[in-house]
Amino acid sequence: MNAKKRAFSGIQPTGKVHLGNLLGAIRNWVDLQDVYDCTFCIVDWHAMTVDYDPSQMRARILDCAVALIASGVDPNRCTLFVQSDVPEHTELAWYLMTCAPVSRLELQTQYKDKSAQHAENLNAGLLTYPVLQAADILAHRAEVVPVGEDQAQHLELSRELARKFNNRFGFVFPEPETVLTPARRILGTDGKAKMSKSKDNTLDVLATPDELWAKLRGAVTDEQRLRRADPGRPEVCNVFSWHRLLSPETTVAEIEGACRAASIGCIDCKKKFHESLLAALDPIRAKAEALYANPDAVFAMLAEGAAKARRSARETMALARARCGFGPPPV
Ligand code: AQP
Repeated sequence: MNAKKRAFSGIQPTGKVHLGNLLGAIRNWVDLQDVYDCTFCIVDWHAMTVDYDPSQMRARILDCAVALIASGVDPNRCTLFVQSDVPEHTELAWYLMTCAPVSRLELQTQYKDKSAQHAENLNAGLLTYPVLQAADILAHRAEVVPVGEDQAQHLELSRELARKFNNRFGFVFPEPETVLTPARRILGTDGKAKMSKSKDNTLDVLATPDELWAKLRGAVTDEQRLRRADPGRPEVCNVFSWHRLLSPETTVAEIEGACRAASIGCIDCKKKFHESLLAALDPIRAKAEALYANPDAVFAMLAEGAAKARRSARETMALARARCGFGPPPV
């Protein structure tokens, strides 16, 4: 018998995996692999809610899987799979859709943001996205969901849908507990918005040192620090917030003092952060190169993960169907 609690989390293959994903999600996934019975999913159906080029999807899934595995997500210690390989997720999404008030969906912050961002393609999938997300989680009867702060509202809805389904049809789903990651919301290079794959504000995990420097060089700092001689305010500087997450404590203390005293400029501070970034990302990039050399092996790992995930989702759906009055009577 497996005594560990079940954990589930997902990532969209909508673009390159970035520092926000790494610090806000993936590092935590890696740490939790031995604490929980973990299932991690590349949620390609979610990525369909915005326009994309189908001929690129397989490459994006590969990029995502490579970034996850190179960062330490270990398919031997968790279940790692692609959402569209497990059709039970969409079946369950339909059941949950009948429990989800439209007015509740319309209030979701991410829906409001995305519908403004994609006004030319305001599809029903954008509105019902959190219902499919709830199905992803509940199909595996996950008890714990580690996410960044941006997902907390969706998770509340998942809990509500589990409750509603259980009340209406009988118990199937534990209410999943949200576990916020230590790095809850990483801002992008613009210093304002959440670092997001769909925005040009990312530091990509698999970017080369030169590419990272090009992005970092233009990153917004303390906007009131106009000249090098002006004392800086680390507490409002986004680059300093990144230092706090990634640089050694001694570097953080040095940067803080030197910035306030104006003995270093923003470029010096960014050079130091570039060093910390490379120390964290160089080993990941090296592992990624080895994985890219054999993409078939990566897809084989995902296929194995999908077989495991299908077993878990089928078990759940057999129970859910019976509760809803579909199929043969339960034995
Ligand atoms: N900036 C962030 N700070 C902290 N955590 C973050 N996450 C994403 N961005 C940040 C966390 O990463 C996990 C996977 O996210 P996702 O790719 O599935 O969805 P997302 O939140 O929509 O990510 P993006 O990069 O912003 O994608 P797009 O631009 O396509 O919407 C989640 O746990 C999330 O909290």
